[in-house]
Amino acid sequence: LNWTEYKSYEDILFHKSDEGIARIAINRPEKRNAFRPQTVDELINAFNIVRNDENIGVVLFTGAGPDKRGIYSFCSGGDQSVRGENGYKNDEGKQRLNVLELQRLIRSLPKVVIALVPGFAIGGGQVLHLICDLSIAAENAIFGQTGPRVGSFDAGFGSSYLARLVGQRKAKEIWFLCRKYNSKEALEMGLINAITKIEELEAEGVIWAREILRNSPTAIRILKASFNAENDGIAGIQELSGYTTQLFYSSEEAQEGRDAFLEKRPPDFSEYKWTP
Ligand code: 2NE
Repeated sequence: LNWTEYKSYEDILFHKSDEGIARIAINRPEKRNAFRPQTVDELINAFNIVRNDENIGVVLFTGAGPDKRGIYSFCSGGDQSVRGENGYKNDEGKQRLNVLELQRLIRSLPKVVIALVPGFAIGGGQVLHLICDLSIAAENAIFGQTGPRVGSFDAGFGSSYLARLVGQRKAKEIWFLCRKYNSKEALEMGLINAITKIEELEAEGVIWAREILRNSPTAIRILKASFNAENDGIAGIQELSGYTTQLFYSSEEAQEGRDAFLEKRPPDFSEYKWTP
């Protein structure tokens, strides 16, 4: 695929193709692609650009690599070397947990996000992969939580949504024991959609993206919101219902209401039926 750089950053790579696919990669391979606040700020910026680009329908979210030792990673979570007393320190010394904003942004992005997991997806990195709509992993990928071992946890999507995917028993095992799981185990427990050879990972992601892009953008956008709504309570319903408002705005019936207000006359909805 012909990628062109969309925007240049320090910690991430951001490319797009001319067929509606973007690729965002965390680019700190020597740290197993651990994220610091700046990494997350850059990811938020890139995902927001994708959100506003009407030509992009699918994002491949991955980790750059390999490192000098030939090891691949998706992401190993928060960078422990900048962890302070109440968050992760940025260059100004301010402490943040901005990955939570990123999680919400990816979930509510009205496009499909596919995680391509080339290696380690650990801690907050495992949660980032979990948040994506679909996940394809290389044969050598490793998944797991370390939170309780390093004095951390994600009691939001990282546990509740994980339990929705793999069941309460397995989710508790993952968090309480902090074991590592290979791709085959991840597939069996419903954590990922498919496994490929590492050298075919991106090509497989592109195949999935192309299949998605053949389908109706509106149908997929609303389906994604409906999957969220089931899990996200009123916030999820708000997202789903917001899309129905958008659809309604495109109807003559809704436009009659707007026009009547602007023309300072009573609205005339008489030609619109109470459809059974
Ligand atoms: C990922 C894993 C299992 C890989 O093991 P291995 O043996 O292949 O690599 P190694 O030697 O541990 O790591 C290579 C280099 O990357 C750094 C290491 O310190 C090492 O640096 P050097 O010694 O070469 O200088 N590195 C790796 N992960 C890092 C990290 N997260 N932060 C800073 N440096 C890191 C193994 O590396 C591992 O277990 N990593 C730590 C995973 C972890 O505990 N992540 C944080 C969980 S908490 C979290 O992410 C979180 C949350 O729970 C809630 C909210 C937000 C975040």
